[in-house]
Amino acid sequence: MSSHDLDIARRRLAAAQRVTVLTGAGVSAESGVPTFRGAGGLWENHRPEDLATPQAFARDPALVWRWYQWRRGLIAQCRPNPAHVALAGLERNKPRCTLITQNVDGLHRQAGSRDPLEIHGDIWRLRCLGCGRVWLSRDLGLPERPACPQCGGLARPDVVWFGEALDSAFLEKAWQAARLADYMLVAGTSALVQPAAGLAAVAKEAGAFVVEVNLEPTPNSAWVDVSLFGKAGDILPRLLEAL
Ligand code: BJW
Ligand code: ZN
Repeated sequence: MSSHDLDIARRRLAAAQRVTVLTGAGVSAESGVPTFRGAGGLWENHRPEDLATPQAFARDPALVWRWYQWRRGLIAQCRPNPAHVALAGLERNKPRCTLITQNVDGLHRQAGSRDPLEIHGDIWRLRCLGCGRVWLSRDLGLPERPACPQCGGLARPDVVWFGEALDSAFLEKAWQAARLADYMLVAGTSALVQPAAGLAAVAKEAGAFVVEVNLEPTPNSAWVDVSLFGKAGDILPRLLEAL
């Protein structure tokens, strides 16, 4: 990463009024949460369609729950890293800042972000397929077919799987934040999964200055204003320290 690029990204941020941030799994990687794609990613050993689809859950809920329980156990050991902490600080310095995350691990909230838009859900929430009840449980010893305390129906993780619609209120807020942003920061996402992947382009078309932070080039790299290549836990604190 050139210090010139970092400098430009910093100066534009200092001048920005409305800042929108989109984060992905790379932001939690340094906390020890596995990413999905790439070396060591979750999809290296599993096919997404076997685990992260409603069809997979209908076919074999116990298999899907074993995978989620394993991930919940991993995430329970993880703490926010300097990237999460820096983004929580950004929110305090820029009152009109919206944090959108694809992550389901809850680490932004743990770091002090007040109201992140968790557009892919929350791995600590369960949802009943019978009555729709949603509840929080950090239980790491859930049975393989957890039951709803209200109606006894089968519960699923309250996350968004492939082929499922995102919560429309969240999505509307996210589009709005992208459209209104004068500065958009996209960190630690492969920018492959829709509709989240389209948010940065919406911001750009509406006139925002767009900065990406990633270990490697993404489909956005060709058109963003600045790409900062490196670890989110190194770069975000440096980008945000001057505020
Ligand atoms: C670092 C780093 C460090 C590492 N520092 N960087 C064809 C074309 C277009 C769309 C589709 C299509 N076929 C199917 C679709 C739709 C599909 C989709 O987009 N598929 C694509 C893969 C092709 N999308 C959907 O199905 C969505 N729903 C939908 O479209 O609904 C339509 C609808 C409307 C109305 C009614 C019904 C339906 C839903 C998508 C849900 C995604 N769900 C998951 C699982 C969530 C639950 C869980 O966690 O178990 O969300 S999949 C997974 O991918 C997860 C993530 O949030 C998401 C994005 O991943 P992310 O965050 O980008 O992580 P990685 O691993 O991909 O990348 C990490 C990045 O970090 C890398 O770039 C690294 O380099 C970098 N990095 N360490 C900085 N230290
Ligand atoms: Zn129920």
